Amino acid sequence: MSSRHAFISVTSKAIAILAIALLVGWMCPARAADVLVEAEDFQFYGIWQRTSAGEASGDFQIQVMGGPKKEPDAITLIELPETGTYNIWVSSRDYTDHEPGERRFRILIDDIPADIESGAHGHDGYYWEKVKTMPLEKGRHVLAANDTTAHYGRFDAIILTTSDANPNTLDERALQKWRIEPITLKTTPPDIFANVPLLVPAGEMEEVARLDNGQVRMIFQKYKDAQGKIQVVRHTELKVGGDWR
Ligand SMILES: [Ca+2]
Repeated sequence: MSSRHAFISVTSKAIAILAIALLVGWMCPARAADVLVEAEDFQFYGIWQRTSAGEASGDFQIQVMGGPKKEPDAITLIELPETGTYNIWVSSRDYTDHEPGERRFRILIDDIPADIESGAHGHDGYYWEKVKTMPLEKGRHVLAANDTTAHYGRFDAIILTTSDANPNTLDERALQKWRIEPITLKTTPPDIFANVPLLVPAGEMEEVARLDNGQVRMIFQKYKDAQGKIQVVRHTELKVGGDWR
């Protein structure tokens, strides 16, 4: 075979491979990443409590019961399947005839607060609000719900999606297909973020989990308090000018 014929043969093969790749890409467009996490599936409730709510996604929610304390946050660890720019939606309960907009809370993603508080959407019932759009890497991220008004906030569920879908236009069966279970931190007892006073560690600290996305890192450490009970503390550090602070 002459070199010219060999070149034409190789070129034809390359064009055929490219055509197949384009065809496959056309037939299988990049799928949006859609993740739904029920509030009641959070691993640590902090001051929040799981309550039954028939109209809520998954039939349950978590709720604060009022009072002076706004912490600890509800917190959980999830895994995102893709890197992308995510629209973050939160479902909460608001009322139009009884203290509307008073049951507010704010979601945090890797300790970065959402742009708006949840719980003041103005609808009588559960409603999805887009609270933030942000780039997120594939992998592990921490979700938290911070009570901001200490006034009976009701957190139903959170969606992170790279699509432009509005969850209010989708029925619950479709949304439940997006549901994932949070990652369970195995070395922490389930009541680790219970309503306990802030204690000064009396013993040696042991790191049990670490999340690091290059800009924010969160370190979970456990220790025994003066009563011998295991406690877990979370340290959050931000990278500023190349240094962790
Ligand atoms: Ca729910």
